[in-house]
Amino acid sequence: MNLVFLGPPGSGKGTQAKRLSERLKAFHLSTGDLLREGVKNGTPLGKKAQKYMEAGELVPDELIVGLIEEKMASGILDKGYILDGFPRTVPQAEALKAMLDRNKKKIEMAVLLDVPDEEVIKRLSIRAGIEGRADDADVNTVKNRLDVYKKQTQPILDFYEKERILKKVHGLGHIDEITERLYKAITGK
Ligand code: B4P
Repeated sequence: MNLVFLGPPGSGKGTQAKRLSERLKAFHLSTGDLLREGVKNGTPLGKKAQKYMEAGELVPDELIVGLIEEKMASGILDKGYILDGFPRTVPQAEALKAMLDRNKKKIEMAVLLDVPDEEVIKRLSIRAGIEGRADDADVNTVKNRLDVYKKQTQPILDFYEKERILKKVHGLGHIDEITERLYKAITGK
């Protein structure tokens, strides 16, 4: 199964995509993780992405689409995947669709983890203390990420609604409980 996980920053996309990918035996691809790894290792992509990430802005579409094209071409996604944090803009969603159309493939479901702003701000400030991520540390950067989500990522919901593959899942509660909710929404079991 090919899935897309959507939701505001801190909604639990990463946490849940990791768990569900193990359970569904799907490949977990997080653009956020790939970018952070690039920044840590000083790769050309990491160097270009760093300033955007630290400001709570999105990394330019062409860099991200190039990254996904590379992963698709490598074959690691051939047996099913969860895309975590991609697409994040309508042009990214369109580029993904075009890429898949060319290979006669498709996304079966786009899952939105629905979490209110106050909870997101709370979770990210806790994570700032644990992981020390630059984009979590400053409350203004977190608020900017939420603004960016509303302006640039939320329109994707209409895109997937039109494709009739959007599924909304309530994202508040214990992590295990949400994993079960997602599993049921995805598999119907
Ligand atoms: P991401 O890595 O995707 O960061 P995120 O949105 O903050 O992560 P997520 O929502 O997955 O949070 P998580 O589950 O880990 O992106 C980082 C940056 O990279 C972006 O801002 C952007 O600059 C760039 N980027 C990435 N993809 C891009 C793209 N496609 N285009 C352009 N730019 C891109 O969980 C958050 C916290 O909540 C954790 O600490 C977790 O422990 C906690 N938590 C999870 N579930 C919980 C629950 N049920 N209850 C309580 N706490 C919970």
